Amino acid sequence: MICIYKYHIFYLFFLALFPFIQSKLTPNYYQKTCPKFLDIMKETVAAKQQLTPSTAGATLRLFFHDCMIGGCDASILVASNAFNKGERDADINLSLSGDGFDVVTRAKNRLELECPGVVSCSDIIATAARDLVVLVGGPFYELGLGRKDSLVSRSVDAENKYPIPTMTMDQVINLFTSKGFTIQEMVALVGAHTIGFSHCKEFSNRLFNFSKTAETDPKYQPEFAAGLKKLCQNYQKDPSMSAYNDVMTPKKFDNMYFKNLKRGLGLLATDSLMFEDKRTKPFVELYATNESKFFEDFGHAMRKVSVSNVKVGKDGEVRNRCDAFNNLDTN
Ligand code: HEM
Ligand SMILES: *[C@@H]1O[C@H](CO)[C@@H](O)[C@H](O)[C@H]1NC(C)=O
Ligand SMILES: *[C@@H]1O[C@H](CO)[C@@H](O)[C@H](O)[C@H]1NC(C)=O
Ligand SMILES: CC(=O)N[C@H]1CO[C@H](CO)[C@@H](O)[C@@H]1O
Repeated sequence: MICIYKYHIFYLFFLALFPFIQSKLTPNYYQKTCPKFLDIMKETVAAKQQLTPSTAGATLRLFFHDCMIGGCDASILVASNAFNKGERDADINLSLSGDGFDVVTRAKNRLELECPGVVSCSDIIATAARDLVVLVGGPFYELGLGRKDSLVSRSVDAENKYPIPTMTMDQVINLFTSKGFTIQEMVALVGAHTIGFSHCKEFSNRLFNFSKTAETDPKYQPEFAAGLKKLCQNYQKDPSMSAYNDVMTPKKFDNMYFKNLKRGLGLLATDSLMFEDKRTKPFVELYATNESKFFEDFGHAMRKVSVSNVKVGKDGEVRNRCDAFNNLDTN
């Protein structure tokens, strides 16, 4: 009797789980409900990238940051209001460039006309980042779709979850491995710094008054340091001053970032550490000599990022606008 009772409980439990099993991410999630989804995404990101070449870097970083906090759930897009300070307004978010937000809004507006209420903002960010990587020369990787958008976004959740350039390699490694990434996957992902910009304040400590014995960080190649010093001389007056992450081929997604690290051309302190640290150096060497291997590993790691803690079923919603929850009373 007890045995049958237990069996029933198990059976009900299985049924309760079933909707989630069914709603696992799949590449053709929108095939019936929004067949033009992929075409609209491709067209929208291509037009925006042509208009504003900083879009690719901005969107890739936006996607990474969204996934680092509570999963890839578009929580980073929610604007703060009088009652809630959203993730995107956490201190670090100051530097997230508006072009990533803008490309998502453009895609959402078109998709709402084509198939209202169907495509989630989190699927839009993931797809925009992928399509932009491809557009600037990087690898294609297939994405599962069917993410739901979060019902919460709080700036406190964002604190201490992002890697920052002043971290030690132990701290950076802990951050990535605690999220289930291997050191090799981490090195591949940081290869994203083959495109985009960093503001002077992110590396100015390496340029001015670096230490008691050196004005600039000796890890920098001297002419590179001199150029950066000149570029950043007035950064306190003009905080928008910024440098390319990859000084050699700044707009192309390639393996130049890794080649740069070997020549003292790593911009951020953590970039330089990737080549210094025994745990990461072998992978820097590998990716600097084999771009196909970098592309392959980057694609796999990005797919892994893209499924971090995704929300499906009733754990989330398809937002009507990407910057606001559908029920404005929540939060
Ligand atoms: C050690 C880990 C990492 C650190 C410390 C780090 C830190 C930073 C910082 C400080 C910036 C400059 C932001 C600004 O001034 O606007 C930046 C830019 C960027 N990061 Fe990272 N990052 C890391 C890993 C990653 C990963 C894993 C990705 C993506 C997969 C990524 C993608 C980007 C991109 C694309 C940019 C350029 C943004 C733009 O052009 O607007 N980063 N990163
Ligand atoms: C460098 O540091 C010294 C003291 O540590 C300070 O007097 C000086 O103003 C600093 N220079 C700059 C350019 O910040
Ligand atoms: C580079 O990586 C690719 C992809 O993993 C591999 O097929 C190829 O053999 C590697 N090339 C060299 C020279 O090791
Ligand atoms: C703490 C902090 O500086 N927050 C800023 C985040 O960015 C917005 C603009 O996007 C600023 O208004 C906040 O002051």
